[in-house]
Amino acid sequence: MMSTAKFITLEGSEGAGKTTALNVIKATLDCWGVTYVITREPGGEKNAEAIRELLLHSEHLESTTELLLMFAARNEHLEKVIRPNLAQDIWVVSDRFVDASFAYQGTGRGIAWSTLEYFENMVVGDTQPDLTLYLDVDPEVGLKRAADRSEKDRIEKENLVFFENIRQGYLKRLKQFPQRIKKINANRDIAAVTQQIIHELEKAREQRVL
Ligand code: Z5A
Repeated sequence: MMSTAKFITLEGSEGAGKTTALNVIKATLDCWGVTYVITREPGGEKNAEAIRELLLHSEHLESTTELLLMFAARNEHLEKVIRPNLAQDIWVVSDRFVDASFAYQGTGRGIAWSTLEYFENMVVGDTQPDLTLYLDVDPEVGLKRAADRSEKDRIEKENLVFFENIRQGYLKRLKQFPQRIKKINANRDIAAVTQQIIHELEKAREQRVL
């Protein structure tokens, strides 16, 4: 029998509130009685986690190196975690996936969209998410929230303009894939954000997207 497991991804820039959103997704899937794994990018698998370490804590990385490492980690993650779980009818929820590469390496670092599409075709193929929740936050609001947290990694140390570009990248992806990507207004308080996430999940369930 064909697997009916679904693939959900969560996206957003710095301080968007992905941790809270992930807990809302988990609670909703528990309510639905679904079996799932939670994973993340970059990382989610032994080799990919080693690459994550390089990506987030190297002193400097060339943009092309960053791009290649993101997709190398993604390939390990897809082959060893995402596809095997989906094939066993286990849902997969990933904290970030390929849209992040378009936003961070694409509009963030200035790598051509067509280059990203080339790697997307090669590595992701048709293993695209069924639903992506994109937490859209004003970069100033997000950076203010994130400032109160622990020490910043290499990417988090970037400036406001970088995070504004990232937002534009996500909005461009949203325009390209309005059926798959749903924008959550993450500028509001946690209760309002939570309510919209639950609404999008339930709507997707009703429409048999999930
Ligand atoms: N990256 C990339 O460049 N290319 C790629 O292809 C991929 C990733 C896949 C690691 O990601 C880095 O890799 C990331 C993008 C890049 N770099 N950056 N920036 P990560 O996901 O591991 O790291 P992160 O972006 O720093 O995410 P995070 O810390 O896990 O989540 P967050 O959304 O930034 O923040 P949060 O911890 O959920 O919330 C921040 C604070 O705000 C916290 O204290 C909350 O309690 C508070 N909060 C949350 N929501 C609200 C609301 N609504 N109101 C008020 N306060 C709130």
